[in-house]
Amino acid sequence: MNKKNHRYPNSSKDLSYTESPESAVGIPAIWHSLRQMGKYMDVPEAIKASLKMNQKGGFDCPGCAWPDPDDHRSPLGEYCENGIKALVEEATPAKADGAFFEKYSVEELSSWGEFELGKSGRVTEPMYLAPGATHYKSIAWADAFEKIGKHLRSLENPNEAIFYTSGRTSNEAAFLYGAFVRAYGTNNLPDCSNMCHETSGYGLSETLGIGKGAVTLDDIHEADLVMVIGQNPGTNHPRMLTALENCKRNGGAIISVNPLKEAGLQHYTNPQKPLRILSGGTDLSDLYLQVQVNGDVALLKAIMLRLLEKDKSQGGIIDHEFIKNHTHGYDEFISDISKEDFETCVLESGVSEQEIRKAAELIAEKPKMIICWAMGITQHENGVQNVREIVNLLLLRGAVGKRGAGPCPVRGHSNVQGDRTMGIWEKMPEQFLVNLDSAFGIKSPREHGHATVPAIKAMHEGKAKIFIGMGGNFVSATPDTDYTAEALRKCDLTVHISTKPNRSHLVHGREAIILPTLGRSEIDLQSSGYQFISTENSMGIVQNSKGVLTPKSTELKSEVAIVAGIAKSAFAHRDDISIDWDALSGDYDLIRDKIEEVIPGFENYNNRVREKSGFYLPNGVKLRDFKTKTGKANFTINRRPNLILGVDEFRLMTVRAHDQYNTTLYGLDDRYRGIKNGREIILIHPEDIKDLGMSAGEVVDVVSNYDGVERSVYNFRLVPYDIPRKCLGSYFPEANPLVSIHQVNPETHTPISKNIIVKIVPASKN
Ligand SMILES: Nc1nc2c(c(=O)[nH]1)N[C@H]1C(S)=C(S)[C@@H](COP(=O)(O)OP(=O)(O)OC[C@H]3O[C@@H](n4cnc5c(=O)[nH]c(N)nc54)[C@H](O)[C@@H]3O)O[C@H]1N2
Ligand SMILES: Nc1nc2c(c(=O)[nH]1)N[C@H]1C(S)=C(S)[C@@H](COP(=O)(O)OP(=O)(O)OC[C@H]3O[C@@H](n4cnc5c(=O)[nH]c(N)nc54)[C@H](O)[C@@H]3O)O[C@H]1N2
Ligand code: SF4
Ligand SMILES: [Mo]
Repeated sequence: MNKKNHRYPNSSKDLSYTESPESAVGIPAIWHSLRQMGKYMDVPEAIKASLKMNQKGGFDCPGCAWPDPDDHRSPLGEYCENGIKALVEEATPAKADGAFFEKYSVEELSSWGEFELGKSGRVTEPMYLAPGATHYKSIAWADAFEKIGKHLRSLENPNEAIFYTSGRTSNEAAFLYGAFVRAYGTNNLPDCSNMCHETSGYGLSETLGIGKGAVTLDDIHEADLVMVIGQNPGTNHPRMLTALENCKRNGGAIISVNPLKEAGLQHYTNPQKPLRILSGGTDLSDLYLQVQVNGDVALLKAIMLRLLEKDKSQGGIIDHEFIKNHTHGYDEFISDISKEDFETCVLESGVSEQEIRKAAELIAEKPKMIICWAMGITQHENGVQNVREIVNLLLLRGAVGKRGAGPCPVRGHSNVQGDRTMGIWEKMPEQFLVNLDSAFGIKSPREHGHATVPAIKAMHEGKAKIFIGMGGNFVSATPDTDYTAEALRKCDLTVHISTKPNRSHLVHGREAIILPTLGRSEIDLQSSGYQFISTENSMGIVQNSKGVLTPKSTELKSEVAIVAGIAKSAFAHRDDISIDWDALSGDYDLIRDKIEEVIPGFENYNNRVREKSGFYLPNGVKLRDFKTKTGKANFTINRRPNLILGVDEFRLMTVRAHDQYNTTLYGLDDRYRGIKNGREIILIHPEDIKDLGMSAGEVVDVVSNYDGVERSVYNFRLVPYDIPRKCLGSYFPEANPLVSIHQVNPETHTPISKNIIVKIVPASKN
């Protein structure tokens, strides 16, 4: 048996937990936002920035991808506690400068936790780690670009380089980066989306013909029913609670489907509405279904069986007119689902029959239905099937392409959707490549590149030798931490374009470079003057974003300028490429002109993006124009996943705490779940603790076993919690070493971060 033993710096010595509080936001959130600003920002800067965040003409919150209202924006601040934390993280006056890296060796920094690394501040100058060196040293920008260019020029095959993107990157930077990488000769453009909503994109493209959602904020306000499944908006998309509250006030109902009773979905006090704070807030969920981890297909099938039965007896439930005119595959779908046994579906969902019947009643009464989802649906081996089953339910109700209805995959990073629209994908369609070639006079390769997991494997096998990360924290965000670390260490060069130090700077190739970049809140001055960038939110609205704060160092370059610098150096000896990188990076309007040339929907981009609320991209699904192979919306047949566990096995999902942004830790608490001062935890049903013969709070090791490799993490604490039997919760990224690199959704290579089969064993002494 091959063993991988992972030891992260452990943060949980002083961990404590209480029964989780039931409500979200309200006064405590206002207090936590203010405290965070006071603690980590200069006060005048904090005020200036917070008045501009998410306001028309200001900058887009660097947190999640939730949209801003089209019209009225609250003068009390159009942001949430976690938006403030994202801003504070970026706008901190603390600096990880040359002196910092001179003081601390890579080895010493490696013993720090992710929290301490981030709190060391902004990287303020380019840093270089020479082969065999113990410390990063300052390097001039020109020399850094030259080193990267030299490495890129020396590769035998462009496919030996990997160009990763994290979803905070602007449209302009992402587009230019994609053009550079394809001019260089590869489609190796993996991104964080591969680990995130890739299964949504895949499932929606197959069934509805567009890899995005099809609802607006107004649709949510107008819906009769919103189902929130596999998502924790109170922490990860806090202003979504305001939209849900509006929906309820307009008479809508909310069903939440989650193994955890997430605080925000139960009770919500809107911080932007003082009267509602005084009145104690709103109870959001009308019905809570405590599904077991990965029990969603079974649950959706049980609900659909009930709806079909009801339609047979009383009619009016299934939208036969819509199905006849706009869909394909209904008969096959019906013949398949008719073979399902209702009781088995109920049993596998983990929800009681009575509650499933209640859910079906509610759905049957409410024609305008929206389903919102996030990682609890997508990060499964059967992630695509989960998404397609959601679409089946919407199609049965005709709840697609009409007001107040439709699919709503709630996107994560603030511009992850825009990056994909801009061409960050290892397999962009032919028409995009044709247009790109003609706009830049290049010949893009047609061979598909690597998504994230195949990229890691390519590095591990020595087939890729250079890794460049446009943002992100690759080693901590990806699965199988030790395998990924080995892969990165085999590279000749690892480069990170970053705002803050993170673990990926410490797990490096033979040489390593950190290129420090401007954050979204900072003023971006180029040769033609003050620049703005643009982003696309979760609802397909493209808007401008203009930083207002003085950059933390005069040495910082914008992401666009960094792409241009690398490209100029990589192509120094190529006279077949005649792209004027200086002109493009000197004036982002010129990049937007190119975007307009290449991507449909961006007509008149430079004018429309200057409109204060931005503009909607075209979305055929809203008009019932389905660009699928059949020209219709497709019903699909999806299998229930095998949920049988062996003796002593549990199903573990990795989730986000309230005090983190992916691998960035704002703090060590998870207020809404009652956990304080530590992150190495396992949420577990109290009866399961008893069955293990263990006690609450006990320190344990967790072991997974896949493909003949035993993977362990150490010294996690058992926290008794209201979670289904045999299901566990733990935090990302601390539990990532347990996820096998080989266990992915087969269609998209998305790691199975929500379905890790593990055993809990007494803590080892070593
Ligand atoms: N503050 C903050 N905001 C963020 C982020 C952050 O880290 N911090 N990250 C951003 C990013 S990149 C993303 S992708 C989003 C992520 O947003 P979410 O998807 O909300 O994030 P997770 O914490 O992964 O939560 C998944 C939820 O699904 C539930 N769940 C897990 N497994 C299952 C299952 O099998 N079935 C069902 N029905 N539910 C399940 C979990 O209990 C949890 O409530 O948030 C974005 N916004
Ligand atoms: N087990 C498990 N693993 C997961 C997940 C999970 O739920 N469970 N979730 C997955 C998901 S949904 C995602 S999206 C990925 C996230 O993966 P990534 O996007 O790779 O990770 P982040 O933690 O968001 O990246 C944080 C780093 O980005 C840099 N940064 C911040 N702002 C900027 C900026 O404006 N520009 C640039 N250039 N750099 C910046 C900082 O240096 C910071 O350290 O993780 C995935 N991994
Ligand atoms: S909901 Fe998301 S985008 Fe809006 S302020 Fe909060 S973190 Fe920022
Ligand atoms: Mo994500």
